[in-house]
Amino acid sequence: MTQPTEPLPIDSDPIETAEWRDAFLALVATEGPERARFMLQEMVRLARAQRVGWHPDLNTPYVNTVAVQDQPIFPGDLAIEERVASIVRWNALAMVVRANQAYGELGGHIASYASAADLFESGFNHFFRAREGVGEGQHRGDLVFFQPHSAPGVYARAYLEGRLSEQDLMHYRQELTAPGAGAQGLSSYPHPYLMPDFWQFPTGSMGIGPISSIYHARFMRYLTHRNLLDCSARKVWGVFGDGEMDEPESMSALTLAAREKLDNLVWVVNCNLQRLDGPVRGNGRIIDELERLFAGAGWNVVKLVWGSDWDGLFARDLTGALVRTLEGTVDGQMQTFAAKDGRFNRDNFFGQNPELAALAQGMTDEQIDRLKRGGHDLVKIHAAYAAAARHRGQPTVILAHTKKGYGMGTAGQGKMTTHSQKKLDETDLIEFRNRFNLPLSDEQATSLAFFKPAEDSPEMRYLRSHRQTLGGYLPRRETACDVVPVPDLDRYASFALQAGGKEMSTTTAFVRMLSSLLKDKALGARVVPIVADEARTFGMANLFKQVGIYSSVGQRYAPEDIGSVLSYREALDGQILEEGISEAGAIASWTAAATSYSVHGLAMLPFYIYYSMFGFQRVGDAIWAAADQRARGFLLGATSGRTTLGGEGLQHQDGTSHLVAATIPNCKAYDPAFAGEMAVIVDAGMREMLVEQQDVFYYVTLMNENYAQPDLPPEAQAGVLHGGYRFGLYRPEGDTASAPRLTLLGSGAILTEVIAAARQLAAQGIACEVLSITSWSELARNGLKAARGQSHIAQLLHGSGPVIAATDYVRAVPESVRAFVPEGRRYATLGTDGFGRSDTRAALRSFFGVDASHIVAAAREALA
Ligand SMILES: Cc1ncc(C[n+]2csc(CCOP(=O)(O)OP(=O)(O)O)c2C)c(N)n1
Ligand SMILES: [Mg+2]
Repeated sequence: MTQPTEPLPIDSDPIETAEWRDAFLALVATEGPERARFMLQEMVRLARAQRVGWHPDLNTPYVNTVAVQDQPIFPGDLAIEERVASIVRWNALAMVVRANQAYGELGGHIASYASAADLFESGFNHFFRAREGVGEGQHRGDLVFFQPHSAPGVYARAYLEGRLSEQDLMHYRQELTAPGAGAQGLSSYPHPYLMPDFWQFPTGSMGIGPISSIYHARFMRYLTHRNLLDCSARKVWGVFGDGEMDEPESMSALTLAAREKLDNLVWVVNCNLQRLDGPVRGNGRIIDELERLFAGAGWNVVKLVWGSDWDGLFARDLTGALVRTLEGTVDGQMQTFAAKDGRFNRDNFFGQNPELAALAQGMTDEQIDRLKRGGHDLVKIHAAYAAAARHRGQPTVILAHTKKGYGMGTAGQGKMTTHSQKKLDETDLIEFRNRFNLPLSDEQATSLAFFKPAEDSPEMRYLRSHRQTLGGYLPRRETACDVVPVPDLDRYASFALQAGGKEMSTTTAFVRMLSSLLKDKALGARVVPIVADEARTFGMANLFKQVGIYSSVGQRYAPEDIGSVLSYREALDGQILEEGISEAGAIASWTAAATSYSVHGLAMLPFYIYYSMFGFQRVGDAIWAAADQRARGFLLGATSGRTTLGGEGLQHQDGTSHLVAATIPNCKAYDPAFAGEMAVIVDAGMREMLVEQQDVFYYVTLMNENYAQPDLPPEAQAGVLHGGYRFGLYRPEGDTASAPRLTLLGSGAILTEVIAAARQLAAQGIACEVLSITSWSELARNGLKAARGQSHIAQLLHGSGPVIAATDYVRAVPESVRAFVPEGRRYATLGTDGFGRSDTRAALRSFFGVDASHIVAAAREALA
């Protein structure tokens, strides 16, 4: 079958064409495919040399990549697998319809899983390896990313496996209503945060699953190459939607996967040709488009287009009319064929020309109706998965052709509206039962009874034994991992704690600390420094030489700066993940490392340092997903603040990241002003994550402004972690007794302005107190929890007089603690609302009104 996708130009000399064709066929027949490939390569070389202007088409014919003769023998019991698949389909459907009968507002999806059911089942029966444990030599499991709105199917299978009860299924999407004991609520989509023993990977936001799966696969290589954990026998499987491939995140790391030769990665793209509103590519063919895209990116592409019952049709189609017609059919039309019955397809598909009509002659309308697409044929799916699993040197994508709403009959199969269909009437339910030969009475079908075969039935025994062979059930999220000891602060951070007024930026201090931590015997190897092409910006170039940049091929060139102490060094056991200019990639990488404690049973500690503006603002949804996945690690928003990053202007100056960070429940966000504060925060974070094994991650903003770093008194440490402490009292000269008349709060780089303001006020005869606020969000959270007047911030503010707060962020950040300011104290906030722009720090701080003189003015006004 050699029909090209685009029609060939007119054949001007058919006799000559025939001669060439015969010669080529004779070559294949006598010398074999290897020689034929050589000859084609040679022709391509010649054509290029002659500037013929031709290059090979990335598309292959619209048929299965695995030829019938290359299909392995199906290693299972097809009839039983089909029965199990049908039962899972039924329970998934019943779960969604029941939930919506009870509460019409709950939503849920039937059609997506209906199209993906066989793709999932094949994986469950033959491929997805579960984790056996965390011991030496034990398989730690494949990673499986499930299409989010197919979650009902995963629950339905877990029900047969005995992992979820009927009561649980009855609480699909009712996590609050579920009583807890005896019935747990089932989350809408895979959410490790909500079902921490079940789901491993959050995929609900389209595109995040795909990119995350790539970086998880790459991180497994990193662990293997760095001799931390042998992941070579494990795979990453991801089932995603064809519509989902439109997301930029889905596509953005394809070349990375190919460049890194991630043959531990298999994507199954469920090409049901539809997304939510309508066809994915009504006027084209999504499978062809994806084939070109993935092949061009360097992936191994396996097309799984047609089921076994098409094999005979293709074999009998001696003129190639069938393939030609299929290739002339766009997806919008193919969807219509899916939505119609056998009669319609006989008339309108096979009726298109006499050759096709002849092919269909021996089939009844019913048989035509039941002609399966590849993604619904367990034998073909198995063949494709097996080809993917044994492929070496490239990641594989399986483009599986399916019908959306498969088996939902006139109620939903191939219908434009099927995505959101969650009601089926009695006739539809009976039809569905008949379609899948379910052993249900009419009464059971129409009452949506869940069905589970007897424990000793062949179906249940088959299901159990196949999972046993594959190491147990999944998805299953584990958390057991070793405690990683954290060195004492004074072993690596004395320079920051007792800075003695030395000038440096908090970024410099952080990098110096990181460099020491990397050398720690116990912790060092677990640290994963991650950058998105900004290591030099943050003064980290020394780490290139010290720990190296991870590269799966080492370094195949002599770096230009080879003699330098800062030389650019790539190595197989390099430790830094240098992700290039891809914040989406870097955060996916961070997520993989930050969840290693769970996914691999090996705690790692990632520090991803980036321009703070390109974090929560740019990849906020990915950070939200990492939070859902219960990430443990550090995000370091460097060059932070709207005025501190002087010249960079509007798109670089961050005034909001702390606002967003505050909305993520398991993110602790800090804006330390001084190196000592930062050191205490990093130490506490490491202990919380690695020793106490809490599911939290830290966001710490760092600045590039050099200023004198004071010592941090030991008694201030607790306050630093709570969010603030008393930094100093500033009194007019000679006055040693008078109580402060006002309190100034400052955080991050603006604390230095606050201190300058305090000195000016003192010089003007006004005693004032300065508090260093290290975390507005921790203060606000504490305020919400604590009894009135008892919150940390209320206690810090127990004096009298007005309170002025200034930060390098929008005013909403310091406003977040207003409710906890003691009654009777006036509270004024200064911040950097508005667009940034480029100028000197002094000019910017004056412009936004957060410099010392504006703080003084605000203080005097408040006192007046
Ligand atoms: C980022 C994001 N945007 C939109 C949605 C809403 N949404 C959920 S499923 C879906 C359609 C998915 O189509 P496809 O990927 O083809 O999967 P199918 O259901 O067809 O298998 C949409 C738009 C989402 N979950 N995430
Ligand atoms: Mg789709």
